[in-house]
Amino acid sequence: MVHPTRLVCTLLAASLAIPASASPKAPWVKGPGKRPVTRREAAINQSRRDQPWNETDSCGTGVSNYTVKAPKKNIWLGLTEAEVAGITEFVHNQKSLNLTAVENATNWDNSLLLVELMLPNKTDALNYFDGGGAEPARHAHIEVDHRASVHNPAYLDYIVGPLPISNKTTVEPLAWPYTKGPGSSHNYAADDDARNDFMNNFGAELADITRALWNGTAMGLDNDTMSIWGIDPLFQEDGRTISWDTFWNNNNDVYDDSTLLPLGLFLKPDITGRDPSQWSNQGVLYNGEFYDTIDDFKSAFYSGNIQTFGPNEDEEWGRTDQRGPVNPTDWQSPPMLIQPAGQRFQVDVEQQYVQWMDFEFYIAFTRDTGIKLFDINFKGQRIIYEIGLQEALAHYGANDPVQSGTAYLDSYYGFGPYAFELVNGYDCPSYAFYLNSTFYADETTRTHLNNICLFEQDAGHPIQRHSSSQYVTITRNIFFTVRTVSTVGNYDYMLDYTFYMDGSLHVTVRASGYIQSAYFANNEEYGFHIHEYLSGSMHDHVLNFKVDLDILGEKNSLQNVSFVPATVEYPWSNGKTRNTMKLEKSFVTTETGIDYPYNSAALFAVVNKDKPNKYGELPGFRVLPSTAPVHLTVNAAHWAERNFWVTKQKDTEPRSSHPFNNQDVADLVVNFSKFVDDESIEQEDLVLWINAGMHHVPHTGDLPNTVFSTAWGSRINYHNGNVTEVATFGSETIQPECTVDLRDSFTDLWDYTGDVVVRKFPYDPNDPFFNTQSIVKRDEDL
Ligand SMILES: *[C@@H]1O[C@H](CO)[C@@H](O)[C@H](O)[C@H]1NC(C)=O
Ligand SMILES: *[C@@H]1O[C@H](CO)[C@@H](O)[C@H](O)[C@H]1NC(C)=O
Ligand SMILES: *[C@@H]1O[C@H](CO)[C@@H](O)[C@H](O)[C@H]1NC(C)=O
Ligand SMILES: *[C@@H]1O[C@H](CO)[C@@H](O)[C@H](O)[C@H]1NC(C)=O
Ligand SMILES: *[C@@H]1O[C@H](CO)[C@@H](O)[C@H](O)[C@H]1NC(C)=O
Ligand SMILES: *[C@@H]1O[C@H](CO)[C@@H](O)[C@H](O)[C@H]1NC(C)=O
Ligand SMILES: *[C@@H]1O[C@H](CO)[C@@H](O)[C@H](O)[C@H]1NC(C)=O
Ligand SMILES: *[C@@H]1O[C@H](CO)[C@@H](O)[C@H](O)[C@H]1NC(C)=O
Ligand SMILES: *[C@@H]1O[C@H](CO)[C@@H](O)[C@H](O)[C@H]1NC(C)=O
Ligand SMILES: *[C@@H]1O[C@H](CO)[C@@H](O)[C@H](O)[C@H]1NC(C)=O
Ligand SMILES: *[C@@H]1O[C@H](CO)[C@@H](O)[C@H](O)[C@H]1NC(C)=O
Ligand SMILES: *[C@@H]1O[C@H](CO)[C@@H](O)[C@H](O)[C@H]1NC(C)=O
Ligand SMILES: [Cu+2]
Repeated sequence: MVHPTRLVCTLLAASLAIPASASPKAPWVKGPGKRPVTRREAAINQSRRDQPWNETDSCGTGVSNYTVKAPKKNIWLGLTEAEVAGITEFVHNQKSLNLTAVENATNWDNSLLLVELMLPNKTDALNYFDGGGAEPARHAHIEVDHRASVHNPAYLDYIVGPLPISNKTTVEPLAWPYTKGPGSSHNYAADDDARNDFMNNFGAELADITRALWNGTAMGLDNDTMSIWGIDPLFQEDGRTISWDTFWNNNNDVYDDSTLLPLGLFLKPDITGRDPSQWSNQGVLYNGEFYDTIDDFKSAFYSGNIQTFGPNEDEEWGRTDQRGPVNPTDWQSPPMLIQPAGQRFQVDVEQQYVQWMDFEFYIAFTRDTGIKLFDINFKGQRIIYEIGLQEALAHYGANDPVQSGTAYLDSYYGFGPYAFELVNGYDCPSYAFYLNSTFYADETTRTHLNNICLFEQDAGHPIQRHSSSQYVTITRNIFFTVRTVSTVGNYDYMLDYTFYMDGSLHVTVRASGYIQSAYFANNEEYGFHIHEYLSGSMHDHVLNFKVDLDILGEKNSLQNVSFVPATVEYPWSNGKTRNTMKLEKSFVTTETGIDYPYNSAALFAVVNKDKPNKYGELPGFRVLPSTAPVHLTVNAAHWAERNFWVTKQKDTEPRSSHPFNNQDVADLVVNFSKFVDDESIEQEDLVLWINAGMHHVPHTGDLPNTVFSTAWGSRINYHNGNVTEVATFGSETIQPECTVDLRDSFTDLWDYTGDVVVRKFPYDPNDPFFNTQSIVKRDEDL
């Protein structure tokens, strides 16, 4: 059946950018020739010795053919297959956990939900990277779905270590990264199967009406044409657990459009406790009228006194195949990106370590939030210790209880399990380099093939140019992207980390896929009318990113440079005042949340006060939004209520959210507000928690899917219409000396593979199989 595990809608391009500060050069570059020798430069020289540059064959070779070795081990990479198998066996042997193998577990057994690397503390990581210390001891983070409990089914976090498993290894409740204490949250999903059956009973009770209104049923039968599901998170009201659920038409073809098919009839189940015989329905809502019981609704319906409306149905309008006439030129091959000199960046595949131009960094991949980058160096200096997604919120507003009660926190569903194989030539250019990534699910490890792509691209406009009467100078704007796409339910997030030659880094989230819509009945204040009985339900998207910048060391400050209007009398202004503006420069002194001010008239930069440049100005990176900044409209999730936050780095505050924060929003495992407690942030190790997002009111253009909406420098001198000199600064090889074989850019869509799965309990490494699931559930009812 179509299980409503995860449903949200879409977000257009929203990004934050961290370009270099006003000083034109990176601060540690004191002048030509003083540039530090980077690991990358040494490696390129080595490669040129090993593999002489072939001047006559620039296409497809270049420096692409050397491999780089990460200078240090990637300590964020994740557990090995053997470690996962060892840990799984070890925790199954712990009597106190009372685990049942996933394949045999029922809703009343404990099972192992997650096994992943416990990311090392920054203190230990820096000691390894910078202090010549030992590699940090390895530990695992596990999550147990504790369901063998009548009153307290819970999700529990433990730490297992040290690794590898030995007689020193222990398993302990994990507390220090969480504001709540030991990681634990009531599990309100423990009885989801029983809930489905319970709702289907109401579907059966209402079958006469669902047939009359929509010619179908939601009764748990194979020939059902509808489903019943609703809010997330559940309401906790006066000690009761309340849901609101509504009827949706199912899609009747492959197209995944059921979130476009609400039917406008709502039920209010009380599902308190684990005994379904104690559950009840508290009311029915139809066309804005609330009925206490199903019988009340039925009598109103049969009295003929209520106005009824038709269904939203799975038809052409909800499907993404080509419709209408093809444009007459569209049969021709479109423009495409090519890479004539081969790949110019280097990847240590084993360590997931990347070098491109002046940047070097490590990649990590987690179940909850997908890709993260660590130890980002620019010109041989660390600029960012860690950058990564923390949480994604989609908060809806509506006059109906289901949309009104929807505020998805997507790290519960996870970005890792849904980061599927990318479509070469479509998601990424056909020459992109791909990495695989592996995550744990249900006592297997699953490998998404080719789900991270890396590529260079031309921005389509130069990064610099100038014309004079004597010359024109111009520099290509080549940038480098690391990309993943996570399809969380109905909804596809494309996440890019993009590096520019000027030292700036952009984070961009785009979204496509199906919106989650509302039934159109008296709700003009909450959306646009986008199909016969459909409202594009208004909602806010807010995605939180952790950015741990280190500018010339860890001790940094947050500078505030504001534009302020001023009326000034100058010695030269003849006794009169002039209306002008000034800069007010200050520092943000304590941990706080910051909104970009009215008219965006302030620049915020993380700087190092102790390392001024020769003009006394402070080197650093500015933080700015590259689309209109957005935060949550509603007071609901503290972290989402400001454009960004600044706090002091602490090993005890590694992440601003927790996957089980969606279970009980009144009792959060990680409550971000507790991070912001007035501590001084002057010349401290700072972390920015930056929100990107959008206010989304879907319109007809969101149907069927929301749409994603080496500097080769040269100079040409000219005189009176004649070119007098061309200088390309050693980049002559950009003149292609070969023909590009476009057959290499052809994408064979038949190559798409899907996920590789390896069973961990019992461990069976020699029998991997292919299995891609669009919903990898936290619970066992796969
Ligand atoms: C790499 O080679 C260039 C050109 O031969 C040289 O100038 C530079 O010093 C070398 N760098 C290193 C780290 O060996
Ligand atoms: C350089 O490339 C040309 C053209 O592909 C090839 O004929 C030649 O053998 C290559 N030379 C070396 C030294 O590899
Ligand atoms: C690249 O390196 C591999 C392995 O060292 C070698 O077999 C191959 O011929 C090289 N390709 C080019 C274009 O030089
Ligand atoms: C599941 O239960 C069956 C029957 O009791 C047993 O044979 C099997 O080993 C169990 N699976 C695991 C992984 O423990
Ligand atoms: C262990 O779990 C089983 C269900 O798998 C349950 O019946 C039993 O009571 C649990 N034992 C303890 C000590 O909690
Ligand atoms: C990481 O830091 C926390 C907080 O200081 C500490 O409790 C924990 O033991 C550290 N973890 C390791 C593996 O050292
Ligand atoms: C722990 O393991 C070590 C090495 O395998 C072994 O020498 C030692 O006897 C073990 N200790 C205990 C208490 O089992
Ligand atoms: C009602 O549904 C049935 C079975 O799905 C179908 O055969 C029939 O044509 C439908 N009737 C109408 C009026 O759409
Ligand atoms: C659906 O299946 C049920 C039970 O098998 C059957 O009674 C009913 O007639 C079917 N409905 C339709 C529309 O085919
Ligand atoms: C990804 O996995 C496939 C299948 O195991 C393997 O052939 C390929 O080399 C892997 N890619 C990388 C970059 O490791
Ligand atoms: C930044 O400075 C301006 C002007 O001095 C001031 O009004 C504003 O409150 C400051 N903002 C923050 C977040 O400190
Ligand atoms: C441009 O150069 C051409 C070829 O050298 C020469 O014939 C012509 O006179 C030049 N034009 C000008 C305006 O100098
Ligand atoms: Cu949206």
